[in-house]
Amino acid sequence: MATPSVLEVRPPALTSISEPLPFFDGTTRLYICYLCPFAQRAWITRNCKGLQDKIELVPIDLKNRPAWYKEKVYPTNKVPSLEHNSKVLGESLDLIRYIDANFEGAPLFPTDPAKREFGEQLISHVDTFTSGIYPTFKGDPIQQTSAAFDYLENALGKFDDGPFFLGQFSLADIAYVSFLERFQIVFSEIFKHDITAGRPKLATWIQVRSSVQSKNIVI
Ligand SMILES: N[C@@H](CCC(=O)N[C@@H](CS)C(=O)NCC(=O)O)C(=O)O
Repeated sequence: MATPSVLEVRPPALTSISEPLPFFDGTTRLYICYLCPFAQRAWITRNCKGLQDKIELVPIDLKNRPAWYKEKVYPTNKVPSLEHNSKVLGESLDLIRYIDANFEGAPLFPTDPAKREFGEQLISHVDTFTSGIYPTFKGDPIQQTSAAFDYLENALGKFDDGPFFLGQFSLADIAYVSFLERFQIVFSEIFKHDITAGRPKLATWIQVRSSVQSKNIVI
């Protein structure tokens, strides 16, 4: 995994008064919002592949976003999106696959067929996982999320070469990490519950991903 020796200088977020960029001039641009967990997936993928010089980071202030973003770049007006080869692509789970497949840098998906198949299953499951957690905040989150976190604990034990889902750090980890770290904080701070209690593999995953993430992206 490419690991930058210095932390990236983050450009300021563009706002409604920011001038339009010279779109489709051959520059590859990743439009993000620094705080968006979907955008963070694409940002982490770019950084893990060492593409900081190949893919320009364009942060947007979503609360005061430039009108040109919707008009000229990405009509859904969401982040992330990627301007590449005169096209704009969106959807974070599609983008992480696209960045991995279409740019240089260490592959972030294994070649082993069983791991690939399980990785696809995990990535397909992530929306179900995240959308199942939020509604429990109004109910009994600890009890109601138990099966969801147990699913991750079991998934982390599927191959005996962790600490990551597929052995090596991969797109499957990237799909979950930005949400899981938020859930861990919310459960700990608000519900006074440790989601890793009784889940040793999840505990290790969270501990180790912190070190990978802190080298590649600082949130
Ligand atoms: N399914 C999309 C969701 C992206 C998304 O909802 N991003 C939020 C920020 S976290 C956004 O752009 N919101 C702006 C809006 O909805 O107007 C993905 O995975 O990329």
